[in-house]
Amino acid sequence: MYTDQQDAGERLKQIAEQLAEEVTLRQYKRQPELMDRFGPSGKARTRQDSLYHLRYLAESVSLASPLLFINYIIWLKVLLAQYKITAEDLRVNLDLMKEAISIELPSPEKEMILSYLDMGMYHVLEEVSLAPFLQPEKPYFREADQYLKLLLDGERRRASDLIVELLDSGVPIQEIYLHIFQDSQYEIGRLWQTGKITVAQEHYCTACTQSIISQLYPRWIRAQTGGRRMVAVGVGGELHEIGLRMLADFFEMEGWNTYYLGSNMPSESLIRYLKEEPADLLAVSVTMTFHVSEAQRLIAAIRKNSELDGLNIMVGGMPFNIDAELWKKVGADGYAPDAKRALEIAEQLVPIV
Ligand code: B12
Repeated sequence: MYTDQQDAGERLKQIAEQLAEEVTLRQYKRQPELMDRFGPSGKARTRQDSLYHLRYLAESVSLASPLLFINYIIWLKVLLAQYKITAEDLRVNLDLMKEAISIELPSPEKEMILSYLDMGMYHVLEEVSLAPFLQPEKPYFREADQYLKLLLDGERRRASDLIVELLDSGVPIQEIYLHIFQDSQYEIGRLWQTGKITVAQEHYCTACTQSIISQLYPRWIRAQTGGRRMVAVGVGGELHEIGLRMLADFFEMEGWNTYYLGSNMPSESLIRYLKEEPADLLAVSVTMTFHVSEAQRLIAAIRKNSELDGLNIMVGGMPFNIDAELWKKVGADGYAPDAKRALEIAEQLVPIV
């Protein structure tokens, strides 16, 4: 059922392009020096960025989660700094967004949206510094640090050798997944966000880790046992797949039969599949905040099918890690911040009979 919040968020999504255009025109009027600072392509960039801000704002309103927008603003400030866009530029942009929303949207929707926008704006002038994900006190810090350095130096084979040596020395594969692969991926994200590595380096490191994960399969994969069934999907156009892949692998390692379907799966096809091949658990992964309401819609569509009443649904991924209450709002049965905790929760939801 739709709530007022969802209606307001959806309305904002519908007029986001028009608002982004208005905000851009007004910002260039208010700050004519932007033309000198960013050249002719700057305007298109401002329009694109404004649209992005509006999509996050709309999702945050729709899901009644101010944290999603606040977290986005804090993330954005760090990202924009490397493009020489100042906190003041961002403040002006959001201020103009307030004006445009006030004009274009009726009450009470606009008041609801503006209160979320204000909560985000409160953090615009705050000092933010992002601590590295790889910290000396964390398990396997030295190994994770070494692994990441090898990848950043383009030493794919030596990185792979390092992982094989660790496995041979008895380090559990789950620890390698969480403390080396996952933490180094998070650190790669931070390095990209702060302008310390290029997009190409990020792509290279990610591709290497994916290929190393694949190389390790023969070391642990066993014949299917006829145990509990878990289906893993990403929502909509979600391109982040390593988290879901890791999750499925953790379940498989514990004797579940897992079916990794990736993203871009139409809801109807997924529902048909779940009816034909009944599963005990559906794992839905979301990384980009603007995909959360797709997860919500998917879960609502599944819940309408009485044949799927016994299906447990878990969600996870970045937005759910930002707002610990979000999983309940999308109608899931459970959530976990990582693959290890996910297994523990799944054991409670689907105990072995
Ligand atoms: C690699 C990467 C990409 C790759 C993904 C490739 C691939 N094949 O997966 C590519 C290049 C495609 C990409 C694209 C983009 N990315 Co990206 N990406 C990353 C990066 C660096 C690593 C992701 C990753 O592998 N994480 C490791 C896994 C293991 O962690 P995880 O996903 O959190 O999963 C664990 C838990 O969350 C949990 N979990 C996950 N799913 C589920 C499901 C269930 C049911 C449960 C219980 C648990 C669970 O368990 C998992 C295992 O422990 C992250 C940084 C980060 N902090 O994650 C940025 C990051 C997510 N990307 C980001 C951005 C901005 C983008 C782009 C918009 C960039 C752009 N301008 O195009 C696009 C958006 C694409 C899209 N539409 O989806 C930002 C998002 C910021 C934000 N506030 O929204 C991040 C955080 C980078 C940053 N620090 O700025 N990205």
